[in-house]
Order: sequence, then C-alpha cells, then structure tokens
Amino acid sequence: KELKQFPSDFLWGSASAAYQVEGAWDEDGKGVSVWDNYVRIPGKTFKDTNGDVAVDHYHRYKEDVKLMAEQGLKAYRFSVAWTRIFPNGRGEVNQKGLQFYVDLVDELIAHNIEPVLTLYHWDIPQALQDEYGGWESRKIIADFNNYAKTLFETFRGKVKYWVSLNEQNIFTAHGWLMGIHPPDKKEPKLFYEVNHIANLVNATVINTFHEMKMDGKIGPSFAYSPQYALDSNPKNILAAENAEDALSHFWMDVYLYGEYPIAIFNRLKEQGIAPTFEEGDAELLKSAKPDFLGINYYQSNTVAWNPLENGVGMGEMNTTGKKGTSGESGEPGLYKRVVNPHVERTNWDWEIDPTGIRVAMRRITSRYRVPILITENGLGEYDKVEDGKIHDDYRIDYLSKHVSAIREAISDGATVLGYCTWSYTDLLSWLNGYQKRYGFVYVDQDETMQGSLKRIPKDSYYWYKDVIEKNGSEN
Ligand code: GCO
Repeated sequence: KELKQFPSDFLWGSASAAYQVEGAWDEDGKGVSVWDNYVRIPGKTFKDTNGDVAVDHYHRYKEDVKLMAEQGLKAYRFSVAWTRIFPNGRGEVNQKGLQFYVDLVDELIAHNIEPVLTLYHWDIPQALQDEYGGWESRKIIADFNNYAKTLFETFRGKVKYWVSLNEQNIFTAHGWLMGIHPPDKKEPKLFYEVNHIANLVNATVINTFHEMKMDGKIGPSFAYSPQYALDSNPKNILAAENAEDALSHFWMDVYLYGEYPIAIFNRLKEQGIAPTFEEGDAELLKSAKPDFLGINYYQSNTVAWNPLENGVGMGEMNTTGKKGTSGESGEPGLYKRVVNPHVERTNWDWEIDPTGIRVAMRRITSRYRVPILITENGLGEYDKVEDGKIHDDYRIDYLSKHVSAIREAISDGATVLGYCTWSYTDLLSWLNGYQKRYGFVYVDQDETMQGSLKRIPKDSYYWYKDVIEKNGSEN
C-alpha cells in the first residue's frame, strides 16, 4: 500500500441538503415547500416517510458541527431552504429563518470548516408553484435572483463556495418526465422548457454573483454518470455517444459553453419539443461562466443501440436506481440502458464503479477545462448497530476506492478542488426514507421515523478522519 497525497489545500468535505436533515418544517416562520406537501400524498414515499423532523439538524446543528470538527472535516456542504428566507418565495425576509444559516455558518467558521452553500436543493416554495407553476415560468428568474442576492449580501466574505442548482438533470427528470418528484408530471415538452428556464436561472445568478464581485466561487452541481458502450459493436458505440449527448452534454454544454449539443437539439426540434429561445436567451447563456463544475458522482451507466421500432420509451432520462427500474429505459433511435456485466451493484441496484469517477474527471477536463468540485459521492446502504458501533466496511471500501480514483484523475491533469461525501449524518432519502443510509454519522431512527435521533460515528467516520489527517488514502 502506498500513500499518495492530495494538493495541500484540498477540501475534504461532506454534504447534506436542507429538506433531508433539518426538520423544523414549520418553525420560526418557515413557509411550505413543494416537498412539505408532496410527502403527504399517500404512497409517494417509502412508507410515507417525510422530513417534518428529519434528523433534527435545525436544533442539533451545534452537536453536528462539533462532530465534524472532531473528525477534522475541512468543508461542509449544506443547502438553504428558500422557504425559511422567503416563506412565500419573495417579499420580506424572514429574519428568524435567515438567522439559522447565519448561526450555522458562524459555527462552521469558528471550527475552521469551509461552508459550501447550495442555493437550491429541490425545495421550491409552494407559493411560487401555485402562483405561476414554479420552474415552468420565467417569472422564477427574478424571484430566484432576488433570493440568491439576499444570501450573497448576507454571506459576503464568509461563504467562499456556492452551488447554484443541485442536480438540475435529476430534479427536472423526476418532476416532469418520470412523475416521481413534485410536481409529479410526465410531459416531455414541459421537461425541456423547465430545463431551459432553469438554465436561464443558473446563468442569471452566476452573473449576479460576479457582478457583485463576491469573493468566492460559484457553479452548478451536476449528477454525472459517464455513459459506456456495452461493447465494441459500432452501433453500441454510437448509442453511448447519443446517451452522453442526451444525458450529460445536454446540461454541461449549456453550463460551460452556453449551447445545447447540436444533434440532440435538432432531434428535439423535429419532435416539436425543443425549448423555446426568446430574445436574449442565447446571449445570457453564453455570458455566464461558472468558476467550477460541481459533480455528484454515484455510478456509471451502460447503454446499447435501441432501434426505433423497439419503442422502449422516454421517461427515464436518468435513473434513481431503485431496484427493478434500471433495466429497460432509454430513447428509441438513440440508446437503451443495459446491465454492465463488469461491475457490482448496491442493494438499491446502483452500479459500483470507482474507475468511473476517474473517467468522469477525464472527460470533463478534456471537454471543458474547468475546475471540478466533487459535491457528492457515497454509498446508500442498510447499516446495523452492533454493540453500539457501526461496522460499515462496505462504505469504507466504496469511498476509499473512489478517493484513489480521484487521486489518479488529478495525476491525469484534472483540477479537483475538493471532495464532499454524501452524506455527513444519515438523512432522509427522498423516496427511500430513513432505511437507506449514507452518513459517516449514524442517526438512531428506524424506518417508521421512531428513535432517539442520537448520533453515533460509524467506522467510516474514523476512516475519513485518518484520510484527512494524512491528506490522502492508502490504497
Ligand atoms: C436519495 C438520493 C439523494 C441524493 C441527493 C442528490 O437516496 O434520496 O441519493 O440523497 O443523492 O439529494 O443531491
């Protein structure tokens, strides 16, 4: 075993999202988000679990930050709930809600932990959804920009790393294509419009950040699964190119170049579902330059040719990997998803592919030449408490292999600013409740949301502590 060290300022971090950890869903003037309502529709989430209390981070943030500090964590990525700042999306600032994040940021800084602030992790105010359809209307551009500006002003000089939108590709696919996240629709045309609007939002806030001469960096976080061809059959190679264009470049090209990939855009035009460009859109998209690209990497994806007459339909642009859903999906005439025979899979059927994160960094570096911040990577599993301990060697194995692959990618020439594991504490998995755990820190709570919420560091917590101390992992 040899120890390969990372750059000296490498940000060893970990991540969470407001709805998944905070709880306190209606405290201190917080407004209602689309998720607060969605979880109340019977059958939408695993055993109807919700984030009303979540892991109560809202009240226990000091204890959580203390654990981070003891571990030596260098960065903590969290998201702000828009509804705490503007309960109805705009108007007067709800000072009590804002104060929570001021306190959290101060607490992190006092412990030498770099805050990484995500502006949007899926919990849009219900009021904006009701008023104009939320992401379906261009009215969101002004409201989002106003919300972002408020946070930029509040945290100027304190927060140096900002994530604009988290996993635009996932929240839009789940919300407007697959109908498994709010607003629960399956409308391809709307899906592309919503994405175009989200792109305009992203560009607008990045420009605002730069115009305000903020001392820091901003970029979106993209859920990137590199696409592989099943084999060297030329048709399958073409299918992988198609999938990479349709599922990855369709977002990343817009973020970095301000343009949609041509082949896919033309195809959408033929189908009559291409997003509408209004005057100024093209210029706006081209004018915004992210300072880094956030990457959430969990798995790769393997595809084969999908003849038009096959008809395996749209609707699963990407995959949650829920068991049984990952087999047949794709787009007729472009690609279909197949099982990769060379990799193992988790209990939720997600491919375990550490080499894939290296492939991801390589592809991004050669196509975009942009610094990368890994904003998520981790393993969702069932964990067991034995004698008050959690021996999650499977998680250590997963994470250490990914850390090594990232180190290789840095040697390959990728600029990687840091690595945030998903997640810090266990938290609510949107659709899988509290049984699917990702954290370094176990939270005592069963799948029916009963438990003391006591925190117990897992074996992986101590493993990461050692990695941070040594500034690298032995592998
Ligand atoms: C889950 C998912 C999430 C996401 C995260 C995306 O199980 O619900 O894995 O936790 O990874 O919210 O940014």
